[in-house]
Amino acid sequence: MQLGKLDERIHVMDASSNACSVIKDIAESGVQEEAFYVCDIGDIISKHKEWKIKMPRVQPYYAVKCNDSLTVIEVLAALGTCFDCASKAEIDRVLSVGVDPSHIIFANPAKPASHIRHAAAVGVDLMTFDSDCELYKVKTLFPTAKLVLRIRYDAAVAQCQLGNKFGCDPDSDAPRLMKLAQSLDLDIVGISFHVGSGCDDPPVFYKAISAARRLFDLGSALGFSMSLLDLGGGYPGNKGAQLDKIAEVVNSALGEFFPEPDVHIIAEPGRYYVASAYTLATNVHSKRDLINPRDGSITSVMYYVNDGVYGSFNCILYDHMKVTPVPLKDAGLEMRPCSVWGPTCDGLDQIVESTLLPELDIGDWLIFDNMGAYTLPVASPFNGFPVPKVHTVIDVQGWLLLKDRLPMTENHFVIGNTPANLHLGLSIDGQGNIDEWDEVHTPVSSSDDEIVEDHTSHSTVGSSIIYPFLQMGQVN
Ligand code: ORX
Repeated sequence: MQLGKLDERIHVMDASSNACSVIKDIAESGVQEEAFYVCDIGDIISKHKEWKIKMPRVQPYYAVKCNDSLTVIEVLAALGTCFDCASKAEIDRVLSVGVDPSHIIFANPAKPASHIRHAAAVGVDLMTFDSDCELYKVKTLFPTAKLVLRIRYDAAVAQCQLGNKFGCDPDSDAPRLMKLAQSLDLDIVGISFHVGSGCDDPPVFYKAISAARRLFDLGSALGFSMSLLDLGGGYPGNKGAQLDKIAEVVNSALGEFFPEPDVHIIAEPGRYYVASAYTLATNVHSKRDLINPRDGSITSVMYYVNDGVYGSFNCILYDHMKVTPVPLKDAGLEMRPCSVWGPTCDGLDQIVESTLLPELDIGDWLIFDNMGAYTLPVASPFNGFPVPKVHTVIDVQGWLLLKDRLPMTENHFVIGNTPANLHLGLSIDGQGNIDEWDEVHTPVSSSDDEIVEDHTSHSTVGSSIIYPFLQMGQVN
């Protein structure tokens, strides 16, 4: 990692702090107006621990497109995940932190020729396909590629459907494509699918894994050495979302259809790993009362904040996300009808169409949870409103787990979480005016098991992060 500006480092919080208290400290520091994120690396570690416990046979290949933060990539590489890349730029981003090319799957079934050539040049030879055209391109540009056939299975309910664009018919197209690959002397090593992003239909995994079994058997009969099953993405990542139901279906189907230990089983989780790690704080910079002309009463209030659909909230348009504003201040209990709008001059720039909030003043903060997935990679500074900065924090347990686990190093971290450190920065040589606290020496875990163990404690800390704010129901 090219260590960037100080506040790109991960701030190690003292025991009295957590992501929630850091948000309050920054917001109430008196020097912050711009919107900002706090990213809690401990949340990512806890997600990884949960995955390893609940789906131990499934190796996660993090979907970089979901959030391509270098810090996220480095943390996940340190935890031992592999990576799902969709382009040569994503491949290069992952390789830049030192990940081995064999830990990447190029999981875009329709790849520009230059991207296939680049994958060949950098040694990323595992890639998906779902069409004749892709087979002919690979035959010409990368004939030794290890091909994974993507079949179509669509969740009945999903936040984002993908089957309209990718995945061949498992019964008609798939056998034909496998035979074409055989005739071209290309190597198919496995089967993949993606049931849809934000899947709310666990049984679809059973059907897809069952179909993959049939195609594994056909592939073997055609002479391919079928060795990889890719379960794609679709795992929920918001606070409180449960992996359990999907894990139960997946583990059962794997036991039934893929009992053999020598099949490499992977998945491509994206939002699962990052959604809940990022919390966005936005500032109310303007407001407008809507007046009932008949009696002059205020029918609703329009609040304008400094991030919107051209920034982080593009997820409302592209990811079909529903967002919930939570006031930072402890406000009165009287709730009033209102709407929340982004900062640009576009009438499209609306975050919440209609909700109930206590009266807010200019300068008050609205907090949005679960903002780590499909937000920042798409955000733009349209109208000149900056993309919010990310303050990254970690608790001591997480710091001790990661600080010596490459590609993470001590230099990725700064000790201290008070606002002064966050917005004034710390001198890297540790001469900054902060209270050092006693060094805590605990051997860094050296295996997955120890990652799982080390972070049991965090999961309690994680669950203790509650907002002393109004608990809002789902809005819009
Ligand atoms: O680009 C997209 O449309 C997003 N694709 C997600 C995706 C994932 C894994 N593998 C492949 C994908 O296309 C090939 C990750 O999915 P998830 O985050 O649900 O685990 C879908 C959503 C974008 N708004």
